[in-house]
Amino acid sequence: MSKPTRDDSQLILALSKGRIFEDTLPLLAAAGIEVTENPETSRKLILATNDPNVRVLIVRATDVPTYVQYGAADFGVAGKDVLLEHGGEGLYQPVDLRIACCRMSVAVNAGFDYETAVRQGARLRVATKFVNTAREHFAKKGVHVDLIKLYGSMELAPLVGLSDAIVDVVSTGGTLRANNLVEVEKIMEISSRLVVNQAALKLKRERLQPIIEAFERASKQQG
Ligand code: PRT
Ligand code: MG
Repeated sequence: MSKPTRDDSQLILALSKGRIFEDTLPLLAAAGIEVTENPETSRKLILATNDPNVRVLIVRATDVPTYVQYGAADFGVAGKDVLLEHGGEGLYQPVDLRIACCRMSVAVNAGFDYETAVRQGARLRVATKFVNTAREHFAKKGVHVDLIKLYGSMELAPLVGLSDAIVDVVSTGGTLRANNLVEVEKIMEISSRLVVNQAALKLKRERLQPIIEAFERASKQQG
């Protein structure tokens, strides 16, 4: 039996469902690409587009860089938060798409005096999905922390005494407020980037370059 060969005319885009998918649709439209299936209603993980040579993989947001790094997808869209945790190895990041914007912040229970705890050199327990970003942030400040890795619902951790603080992404702040938490420090602004597999960029440049340029133009118009 012959080994299946990858067709170089095929382009595979990795996206996560939800805000990144929604915000990427207009950018795809600017490149003449229309996704013809809806990931919210379809159970399919590989979606067709109006271009028979372009298909979309639906993966978890944190898995997008991995699919692109290993070339299972040629390109993808991922948040800076996710890319900082991944490390960006094997990825070319040509465009800040300015979509899915939010900020990475430290939050604590409304009654917790974070400033004083930091000033007094207390050792803080911090729950987060973003351990690399959190480690770097507190190291720069010279604050000693014990990091507790979570995979979601970080907001719960201070409420039940699992941690003193959380590091999470915040957009409206509504989730923090609803859980009686306050944002005490902004670590960085976050937006999503186009990521491209480095080998694909060389081998499929003719196909990828016009899409990259269309994304770049469309994101500048939106921003
Ligand atoms: O949901 P899943 O566990 O699969 O993964 P994910 O949460 O990483 O994916 P997704 O699709 O929710 O987010 C994809 C990307 O969108 C993230 O990597 C961020 O770069 C970006 N983004 C923008 C956000 C938000 N805004 C955001 N608000 N990601 C998550 N949130 C969360 C936030 O942590 C809070 O718990 O949404 C909740 C509501 O936020 P508020 O502040 O509006 O209440
Ligand atoms: Mg989510």
